[in-house]
Amino acid sequence: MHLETKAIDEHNHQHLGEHKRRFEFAAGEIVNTTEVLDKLIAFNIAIPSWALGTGGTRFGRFPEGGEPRSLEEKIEDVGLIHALNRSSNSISLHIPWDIPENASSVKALAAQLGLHFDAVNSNTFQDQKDQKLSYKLGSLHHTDKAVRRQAIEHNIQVIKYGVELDSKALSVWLSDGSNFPGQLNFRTAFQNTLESLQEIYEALPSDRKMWIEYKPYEPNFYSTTIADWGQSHLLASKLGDKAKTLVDLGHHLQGTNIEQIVSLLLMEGKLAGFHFNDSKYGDDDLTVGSINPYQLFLIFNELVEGMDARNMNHAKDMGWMIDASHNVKDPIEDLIQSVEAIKIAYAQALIIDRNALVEAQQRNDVALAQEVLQQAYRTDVRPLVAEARLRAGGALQPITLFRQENVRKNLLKERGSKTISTGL
Ligand SMILES: [Mn+2]
Repeated sequence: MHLETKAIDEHNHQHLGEHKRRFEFAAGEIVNTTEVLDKLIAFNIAIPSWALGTGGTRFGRFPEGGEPRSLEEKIEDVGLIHALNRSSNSISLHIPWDIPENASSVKALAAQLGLHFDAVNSNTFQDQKDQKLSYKLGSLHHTDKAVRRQAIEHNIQVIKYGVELDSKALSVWLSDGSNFPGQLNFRTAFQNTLESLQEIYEALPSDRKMWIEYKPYEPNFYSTTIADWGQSHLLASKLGDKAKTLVDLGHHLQGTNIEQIVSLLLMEGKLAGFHFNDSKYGDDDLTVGSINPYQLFLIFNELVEGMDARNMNHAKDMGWMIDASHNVKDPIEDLIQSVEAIKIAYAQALIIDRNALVEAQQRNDVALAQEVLQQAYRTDVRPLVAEARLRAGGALQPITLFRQENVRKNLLKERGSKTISTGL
């Protein structure tokens, strides 16, 4: 399904008066409105191909139907999101859930919708049909060299797909770990992982990156071989400049100060980017900003400050991606909400009075430092985010328009009610 520009224009026309009033009020409160709008317009967040279907849990899956049946339809869905919010101009593929059989036609379809390909993700956490050796006991860390070889070859294949799609990075997340004490020798597991990654790294063209994701537990419940940012950073440092650490917000133990991790990785030039989601208890993969928007804001505070200190381009010099998936919302509405939450947190970080904050920190004026941060956090920047979307050609109220245009109903008609898209 394609959303006509006319529908967006009519929708915007209808809501313009109300929006203008809100925007003028918000802009009056902020000193750097133009700068914030320009940065918001440039800022895009990649959509993962596996989030376009309804997510499942180990207990069941309740798809709403109309899910994309092929890679092409997944690209079309991202195209719809991008048409609505003008902030999701790329898609991240998971191999082998989405194999781009014909790279040039897939690229052409994406380009038509204003999209390109973000990082490609390898998958050695599941066994595929026709796969020779099992990943039941791990992949790149496996005690059996033949299993490691198979997993290395898979990653090299994913790099090749990525090159064909002009994707800039290979993203690696391993479920490798152990369920019981004594099952693994930690040092051997780490060394095997490092050596496997070194071979994959060698296969990376010089202008591509390797992003190494970490996670403390699940699916293994005693140890994970790349469990935290220190272990990921150790691997990335040993590998070289092309390797960096990827932070998935859900991949931390409860109470972890993620913003501090982000700040230090950024300082070291070793922060690859993000997988955004939100969580209450573990790796819940809930909609970004749905549980703890203040934490998201504090992370963006560190990002903006740290990227500016290194003279980085906020929009281009880091990987921004959503990695969320769950089972009770329309996946497209959910993704629109996640993108919106990210842009709100980003806008709030952009309006922090940096000079006042630095001064308060220097003078150890703890109360004032908190005031400065919360002044920004408690400012309603939603009209700015909407204005940026309007200027970029998107809809003032993406979800309202999505519903008015009966997008899901049309997709159901087009694709059927029984379709299940590949993914978890
Ligand atoms: Mn992730």
